[in-house]
Amino acid sequence: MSGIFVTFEGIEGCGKSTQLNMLANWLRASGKDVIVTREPGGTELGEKIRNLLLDGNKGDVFSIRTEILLFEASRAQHVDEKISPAIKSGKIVLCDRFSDSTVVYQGVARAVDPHTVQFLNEFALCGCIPDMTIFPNISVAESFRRIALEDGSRDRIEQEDESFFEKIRNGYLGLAKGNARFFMVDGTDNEEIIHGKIRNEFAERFFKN
Ligand code: Z5A
Repeated sequence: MSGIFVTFEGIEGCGKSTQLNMLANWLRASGKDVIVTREPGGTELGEKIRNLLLDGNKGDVFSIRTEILLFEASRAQHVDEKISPAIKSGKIVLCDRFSDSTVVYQGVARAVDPHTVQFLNEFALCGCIPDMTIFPNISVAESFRRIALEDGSRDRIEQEDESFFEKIRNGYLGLAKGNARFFMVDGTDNEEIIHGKIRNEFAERFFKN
């Protein structure tokens, strides 16, 4: 019995985490065994790597090779320790960000050679490819508006400028185009409308029979 692996991707503030939690609640209410997780992180070791990568106050300067290898190290641990075992035991895994984030953030925005990104992703994934990727699409202006409303400091990557996030958004649009794994949804609708669309698409893909 194999489970289902769904990832959530998009620019910051697009509503990934909100929608992931709404989908998890709906699935749990219908009796499904659901694991909620995130990247970077998701395991004890991965969360330590997350702190290293995202702490915006330490002033660490990462070489791009260091940055991408740390994201992939967190991912390899996550796949081996948590995601693959859960899928093998028939659970539904919902993950906030995964390998597409590396394609877009390190590949498109930080210009790491696409073949290198692909090679490193494949090495970390060991064949653990999502069955579906949900992508709430919002503009960079809307992303900045939502982030400005939140309390707290911006992490190391969130401190990048607007042109960086335009590259990220265009990167996701490029990835989603013609890719059946992706389900792009208008992230500017209200949360319940977006959730309804995601729920319908999820049921259509996985609960049809
Ligand atoms: N990163 C990378 O570079 N390479 C990699 O391989 C990986 C990650 C895996 C992780 O950040 C950072 O790591 C990320 C990419 C990089 N850096 N950036 N930028 P994170 O996980 O801490 O945070 P995030 O993923 O960027 O996003 P977020 O801030 O958690 O936002 P979100 O999950 O997309 O949105 P949200 O928390 O659900 O909602 C944000 C706000 O909008 C909140 O106030 C909501 O109430 C509001 N919201 C949500 N939905 C709506 C709707 N529909 N209308 C209006 N307002 C809404």
